[in-house]
Amino acid sequence: MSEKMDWFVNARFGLFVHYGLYSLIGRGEWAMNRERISSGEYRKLAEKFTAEKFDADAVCSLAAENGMKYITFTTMHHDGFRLYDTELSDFNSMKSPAKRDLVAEIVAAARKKGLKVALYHSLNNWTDKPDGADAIDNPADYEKFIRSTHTRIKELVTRFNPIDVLWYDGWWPFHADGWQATAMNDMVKEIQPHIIFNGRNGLPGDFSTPEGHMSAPSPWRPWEACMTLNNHWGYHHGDHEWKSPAEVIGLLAKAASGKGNLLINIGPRGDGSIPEESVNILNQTGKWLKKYGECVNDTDIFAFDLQERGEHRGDWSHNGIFTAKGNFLYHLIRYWPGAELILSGLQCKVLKAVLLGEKNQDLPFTQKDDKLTITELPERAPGLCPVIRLECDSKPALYLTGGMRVPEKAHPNYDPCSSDIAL
Ligand code: JFZ
Repeated sequence: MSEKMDWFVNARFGLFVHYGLYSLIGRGEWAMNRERISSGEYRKLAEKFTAEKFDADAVCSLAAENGMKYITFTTMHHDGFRLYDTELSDFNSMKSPAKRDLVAEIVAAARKKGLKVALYHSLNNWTDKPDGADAIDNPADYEKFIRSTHTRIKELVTRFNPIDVLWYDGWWPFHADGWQATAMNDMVKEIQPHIIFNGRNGLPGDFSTPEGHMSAPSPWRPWEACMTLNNHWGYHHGDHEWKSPAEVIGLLAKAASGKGNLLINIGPRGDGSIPEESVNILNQTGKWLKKYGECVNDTDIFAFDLQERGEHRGDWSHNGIFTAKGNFLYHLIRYWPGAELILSGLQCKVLKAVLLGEKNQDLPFTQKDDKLTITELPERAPGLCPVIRLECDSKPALYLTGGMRVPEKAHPNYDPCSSDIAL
């Protein structure tokens, strides 16, 4: 793996920010398309774009102070509104009442906080003409469309240099050939040799982006799962279905057990303020990370979930999930069992059990074959998702498939129903 990927592989946790004119509508970032708002009408929103409560320092502090290592910011979403100064279009934040280059502000604030920066940029958009639909229907439009897309990307990576990741999106309606994606990446690399590409311009890019599941690609390569905190990327005023801090911690642990990154999203309101629920969830997750960071940072691959396929084991547990590092097995206890915790299926000898916290606490335990019994735990969970570190005599392994004992002979992994799980 090339050296430019080192920081990314160890980053683990990042903040995705979806902000744009759609935030003023408050029905998600696809409102223009889904409601077929004409370009003329949509452009009028720019006259109301003041971003008065958009505070790049506050956004970057929210990330940095809660254990995140990078920020991914929407420079231009599918609506075509640029959040940066550009020579190539008037449809941008400098020409709105905000008169601000928000991308420049985010890049500067991120650097101050020691965060890496990823720029999200949509290839196609719904405002510039010719657009992707014109490009499909008409060869002359195709040439113009591709030329203007490449030019736009060139300007972006020239203005913001150096940045760390170029996060393409909006690849409809073409694949790599149609986008002339190899030439596109080569052009970017010439300007910024250390840049990391995602895979959404049709090429595989430098990391995988699993959708709808959180497991490492097999064979492993760097990966990032992006997730919403409710069910929308851009601000939706009717979406109150927030994930709990425990769920976010669970996602982070899943990323850690697959040696990947979790990129979690906030969608600021039209005025740039961040919904309090998001701030609250991230602060709680951050507080947890300060206490238990060692169980998600620099971890090794450790598969434990039923849905893992291929070479993976079908492992699971009733009290919580696992991560691993060297000879340490970390048990993240999402559902506290009471004063006694029993873990079976252990394929290694436990030398020490430690309840992590401000003061680590050695726990009494016994182990008989694959069954570990930890006693003298507090009756109630000491806070959100406590973590027990099991120090083992070898690289930890768990056998949690369906039988009451581990059979002598190898057998297929337990698989609930292959049709339930997308390959
Ligand atoms: C895209 C955007 O359309 C969306 O608005 C948001 O910005 C998100 C982060 O990215 O949405 C996607 C992209 C890819 C898939 C699904 C939604 N996919 O590969 O299944």
